Amino acid sequence: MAVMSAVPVPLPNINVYSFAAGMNYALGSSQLKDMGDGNFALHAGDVDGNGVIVVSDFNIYATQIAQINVYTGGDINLDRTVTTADFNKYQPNASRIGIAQIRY
Ligand SMILES: [Ca+2]
Ligand SMILES: [Ca+2]
Repeated sequence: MAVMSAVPVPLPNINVYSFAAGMNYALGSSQLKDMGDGNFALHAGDVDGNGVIVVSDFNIYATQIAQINVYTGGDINLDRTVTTADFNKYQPNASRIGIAQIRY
């Protein structure tokens, strides 16, 4: 799912802005997932990129299942295959709604 930084980042930025460094790097605590190892990550599963993770994202995944050697929206874990591993990334985030700034 898309994310918005907590502060404006002027472009071009010389230093990398890493959301992995902490929950406070994103605008609001709902945008990142605490990985439990000191890192934070984006929520996986917004296949169509509209800022919400809902059944329409699953439906795209379902039409692409078993495709190999491709990068498609249904390849949620970005390993170039669409398998149940991708569903397993989607499922815990189903029904997640992004902040208003990233939804359309
Ligand atoms: Ca979506
Ligand atoms: Ca995959």
